[in-house]
Amino acid sequence: MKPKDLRTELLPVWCTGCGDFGVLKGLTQALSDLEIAPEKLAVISGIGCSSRLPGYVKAYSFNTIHGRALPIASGLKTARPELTTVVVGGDGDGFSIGLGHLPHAIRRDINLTYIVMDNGIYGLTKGQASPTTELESKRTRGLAGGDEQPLNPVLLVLSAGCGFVARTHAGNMPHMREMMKQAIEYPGFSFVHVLAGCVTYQPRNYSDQLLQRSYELPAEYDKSDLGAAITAVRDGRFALGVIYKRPLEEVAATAGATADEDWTPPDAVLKQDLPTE
Ligand SMILES: Cc1ncc(C[n+]2csc(CCOP(=O)(O)OP(=O)(O)O)c2C)c(N)n1
Ligand SMILES: [Mg+2]
Repeated sequence: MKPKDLRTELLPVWCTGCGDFGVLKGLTQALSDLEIAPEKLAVISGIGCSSRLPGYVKAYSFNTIHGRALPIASGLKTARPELTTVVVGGDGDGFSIGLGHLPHAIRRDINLTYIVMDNGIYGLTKGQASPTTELESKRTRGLAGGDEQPLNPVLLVLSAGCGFVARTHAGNMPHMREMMKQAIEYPGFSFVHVLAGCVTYQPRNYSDQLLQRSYELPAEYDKSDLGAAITAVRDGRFALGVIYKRPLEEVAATAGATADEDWTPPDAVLKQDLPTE
């Protein structure tokens, strides 16, 4: 199975140069590396430019409502644990309206992979500030809000107890492919923070600016050390790589961490008469 076998016929409507193209490519590459067939895959999103991605992936896909991708995906994964379930969306979707769901999805440790395409802006609604818009940033068509302290999504998910946290850049295809692969393989809730450019509402060189502030975690970095992870994400630069990975023995001990692949709904549930009114 090749990455293109995981693409639908729909052509993306993203702007030329949008970082989301890279994410679509990296995700289909990772899924093809892992040989996850469309009938074994669900891709769920909220609303936003980035949340259009499920339409372009051959899978059970659902472009849901703004900020509600995680609870919908949690329900799906609980009912159909055999489906690899990937949740995608933007910084607005995940860290504004949807933020309340994030720590709960993390503490339940349902086996989902959550990929956030963080362009530091509300792209779809034409450039308003998002929770990750940086202080005094130069948005090209910035509207209301902004110029407030941004939140640090990676620090946030680490403090909520997320067992797998990685960061990558939408322009670095081999790196993104690898991060997505590892996140999908991880048997609990995994989070991938993607630094993504927006060519329309951020400065043209925004993606390069992000890259300049990034560095790859060195080989000797101990990703099982939560303290090291917290230090690495607090220095104003963007550490790229697997920032934290909870040792697998501890994952198995976490309630709800691993879905029972053989689970089927009890007969009583399947045969239950649904109320007609
Ligand atoms: C309940 C509700 N509130 C607001 C909106 C308007 N809205 C749609 S997308 C969006 C933000 C999108 O930003 P982000 O999630 O960062 O995605 P991007 O377009 O940047 O990829 C907003 C505010 C909506 N669709 N529904
Ligand atoms: Mg955004």
